[in-house]
Amino acid sequence: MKQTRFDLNNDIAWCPGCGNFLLLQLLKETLDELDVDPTNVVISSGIGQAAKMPQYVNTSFFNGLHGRALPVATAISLTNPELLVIAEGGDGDMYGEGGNHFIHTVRRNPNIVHLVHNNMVYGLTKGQASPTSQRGFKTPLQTEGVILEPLNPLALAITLGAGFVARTFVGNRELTKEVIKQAIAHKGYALVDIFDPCVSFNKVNTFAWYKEHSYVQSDDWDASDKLQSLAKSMESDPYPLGVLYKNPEEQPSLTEMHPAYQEEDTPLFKRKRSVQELTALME
Ligand SMILES: Cc1ncc(C[n+]2csc(CCOP(=O)(O)OP(=O)(O)O)c2C)c(N)n1
Ligand code: SF4
Ligand SMILES: [Mg+2]
Repeated sequence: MKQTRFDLNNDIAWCPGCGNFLLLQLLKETLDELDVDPTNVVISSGIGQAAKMPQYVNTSFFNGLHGRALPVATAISLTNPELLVIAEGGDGDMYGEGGNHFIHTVRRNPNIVHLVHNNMVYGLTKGQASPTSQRGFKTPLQTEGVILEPLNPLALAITLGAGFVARTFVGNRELTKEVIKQAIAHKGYALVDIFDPCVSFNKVNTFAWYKEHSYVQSDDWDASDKLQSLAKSMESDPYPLGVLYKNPEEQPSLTEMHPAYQEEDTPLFKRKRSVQELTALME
């Protein structure tokens, strides 16, 4: 396995063969290839198998409450805009428990990369349906099969105004790295939904299934036409992979719009706090 500056030699609590191992390696290689300084990266996550990932990367991280990676990432990015801030976690964490934060983070457009390991199941809690579980998927809880249509995070993000929306599959190494690089280069919020199999609790959506039920969008795909991208993001089976939407016009990021940065661009964490001002606010 390729060594990177982001390696840590701690024990990893994932099942052998879990897709998370591939994504972990690909993320570390991508950051290494971009020559990012490990001390300049912060990963924010919540709860779940996927959300354990920052504990295995040689960067700063914040591992908080279920579904709360995005507001924490937003605050980190606002406090120190010089950092590369990544919010990462699973489909349940980000689209279920954190669904409200997903909606409003897209609207706020903070300068963060949002990586979602989409295994279409709650892995950590042993196999219940998640918001992206396919209709008919049987679990110990949904014994007759899931009765709902899965949430479509890509279409949702595009309609909410996200400037960068992509999907990839961990089995496609080159595409995954390329898409993450483009997400990092994008100014503002960037969503990367990543097909990433859970080999223990989803025996339907396996590596072979994802490979068979997806295709890589061709190089001449025009990702700048929002309505066309929305229609593309609604395609399923086969699912398109790649950057499905990229706004050709740069949108102001939350930091650029925020009142705290209108008259001064010193990062908030470097500014002196005035006890008098704080007291006045409290009163
Ligand atoms: C508020 C709250 N609700 C539920 C749980 C239980 N719980 C922990 S992880 C998890 C699901 C994680 O699924 P996902 O985000 O898809 O991650 P995966 O384990 O599949 O990588 C749930 C329901 C919790 N810890 N806190
Ligand atoms: S339960 Fe699933 S998601 Fe969790 S480590 Fe095992 S294979 Fe991976
Ligand atoms: Mg999951």
